[in-house]
Amino acid sequence: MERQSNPAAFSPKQVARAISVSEASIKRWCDKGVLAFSRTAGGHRRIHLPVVLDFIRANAFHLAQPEVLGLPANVGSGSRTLAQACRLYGQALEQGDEAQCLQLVLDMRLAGHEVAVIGDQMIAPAFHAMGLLWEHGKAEIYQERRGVEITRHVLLRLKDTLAPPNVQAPVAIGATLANDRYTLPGQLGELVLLELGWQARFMGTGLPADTIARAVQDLKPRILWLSVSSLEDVERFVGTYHQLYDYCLSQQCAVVLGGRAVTESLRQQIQYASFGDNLQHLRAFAQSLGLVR
Ligand code: B12
Repeated sequence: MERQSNPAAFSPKQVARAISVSEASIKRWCDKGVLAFSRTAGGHRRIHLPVVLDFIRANAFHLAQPEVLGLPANVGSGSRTLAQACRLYGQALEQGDEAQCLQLVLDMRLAGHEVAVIGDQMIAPAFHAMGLLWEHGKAEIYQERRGVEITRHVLLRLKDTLAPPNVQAPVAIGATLANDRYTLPGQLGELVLLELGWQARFMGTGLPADTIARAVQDLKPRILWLSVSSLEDVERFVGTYHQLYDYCLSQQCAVVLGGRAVTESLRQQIQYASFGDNLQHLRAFAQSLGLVR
């Protein structure tokens, strides 16, 4: 299968060490088709990180030596619930502990949670808690900003654990409109759709509607997801949005809307293919189109 980019790949010997089984077993599973692999120019088997992690999850292997796979040393050793992980994530954000944040997210992924669930039930509530602390003068602005930076890095690492999409996979693009600087919901949306096998790309924050329309024309996405966390001028937004929506409709691109600023009253004034309160709703909409794995 043609791939867009190559995630980290490991030899059977490395994978064997990471999960404490024999190299011969790994080679056997490769040859039986249980473990997908590619070959180097010299004919050696190479197994990509997302494949290894899916295999570990599906077969409940213990990740004895995560560092062999380039992961933090303690990943996979905990047995926390999402709620516990959320609380610890919040604490790690306050303390600026990126290693702990990374470990918590990768642990939840290894425990089999979808990215949408990790985003909705761990990362978003941890930030809501931080927002409340800030509101009550118990957290500093620098802690919030640092937390966003940390999470941005963690999500990039999480992306490395997802299989790259097939080049024939449907395309989805995401953005926030002018004056909306909230990055994390958009970044998470990208990972949610990548996990589903879509060629998903978050284009960034604060984009003029015209350039989003241009991206729709150039990239021909089936989905445009818009995250709206901040809305200064509702009337202006509605006008701009209508034009963008009509254009998307003419291009057979479904507009999916979400974010804290999409209020009931705003929704009465606009049209959309789907609205979601959370990332699991975005995931469900993409799945309902039934296009990929
Ligand atoms: C980080 C942050 C910022 C950062 C963001 C930086 C960055 N690079 O992203 C910046 C610096 C921009 C910022 C600025 C401000 N902020 Co602020 N910020 C936050 C904070 C702490 C976290 C936001 C976040 O990223 N959350 C994580 C994401 C993943 O969660 P989420 O946004 O809830 O998204 C979920 C859903 O909405 C949904 N979703 C989102 N998008 C989409 C899209 C689709 C298609 C779908 C289906 C679903 C979906 O799924 C997500 C996951 O469940 C929130 C606290 C909070 N409650 O969230 C305050 C918060 C939103 N900010 C607040 C305030 C007051 C401000 C400022 C006014 C502060 C100031 N005085 O300057 C400015 C305003 C800027 C502006 N124009 O809006 C208040 C808003 C209060 C209110 N009544 O609206 C909050 C709630 C903090 C608080 N408790 O007071 N902020």
